[in-house]
Amino acid sequence: MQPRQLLPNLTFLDLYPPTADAAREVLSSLNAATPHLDPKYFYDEQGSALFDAITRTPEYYPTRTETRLLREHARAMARTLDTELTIVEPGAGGCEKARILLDQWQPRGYMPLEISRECLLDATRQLAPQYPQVQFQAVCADYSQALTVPTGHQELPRLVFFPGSTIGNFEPVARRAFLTDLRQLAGDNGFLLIGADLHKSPERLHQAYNDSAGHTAAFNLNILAHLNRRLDCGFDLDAFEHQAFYNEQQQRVEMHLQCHRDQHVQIAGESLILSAGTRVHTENSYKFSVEDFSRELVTAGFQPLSCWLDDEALFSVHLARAA
Ligand code: AVI
Repeated sequence: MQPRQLLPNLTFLDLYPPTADAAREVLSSLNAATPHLDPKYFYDEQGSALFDAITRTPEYYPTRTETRLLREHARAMARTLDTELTIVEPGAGGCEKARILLDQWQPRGYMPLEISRECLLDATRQLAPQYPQVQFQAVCADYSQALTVPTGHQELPRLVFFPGSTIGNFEPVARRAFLTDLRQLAGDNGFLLIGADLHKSPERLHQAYNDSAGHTAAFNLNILAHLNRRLDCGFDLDAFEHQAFYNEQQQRVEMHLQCHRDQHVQIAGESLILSAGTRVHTENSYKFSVEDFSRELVTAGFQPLSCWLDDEALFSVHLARAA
């Protein structure tokens, strides 16, 4: 698959996962002992827009806090890095946070990887003309499976940018493996800039995942709407209810969809019955301490350089180099 040249400084490579693979994956996760869905299925055009709405609610502190940290400390980060770079951002969404780095660092290249094609194309078509000195390489991909795509700027050190505490959406074993993949992606002279959400009161967390405007509930339900649009499954959205709560023992916020009526759905050519009372687990969002997270970075082959927190210690941004 060859990249397409969309603008003088923008190429686009489409590695979107085939529909048949998605259907088989969805069928097997709904048939599992604990029915679940991979949170990557939240993100189609609608899901990205709903996530955007969540980030603007008063209750959801992570995005606003991390953005402030990046704005305040981008110059200090650039001084620590002290080199020309290519930024690689798995799960870039609408590339909003990268804009801060593009403004303050003037990198040579920027490669966003994003599963939502529309979101990626809209964002990069808008950004590329504003930063003509930056080479944009947009890649539409499930980044959990496409971390080895060539950057085309291999002579320059790469900084892997993974903000938003999306790392908290991985299970501990998968998280370890993914951080090691990020180390591989960064290369031996590369860096990692990553956001990690911190432990805090269960009440604060509960509010953040149960916002009063109902955007988180709509985002959670959109996972089924997305699967209906993409795979024609036939989920009845009215039969499901959003649930989010803090699991103290596991130190994570869990999101589920509780099914209130029997459901007959069609996936990958098979019929599946979800009976009333079934709970579909859609997301975990683990929270960290700075010390534990720094240790995980070391285990994955990074050397932590700096860590920035806000005044309330809600959120942390870590800069590390390949060890
Ligand atoms: C993308 N991710 C870090 C968000 C989180 O907080 O775990 C997704 C989200 N789920 C509900 N609200 C936001």
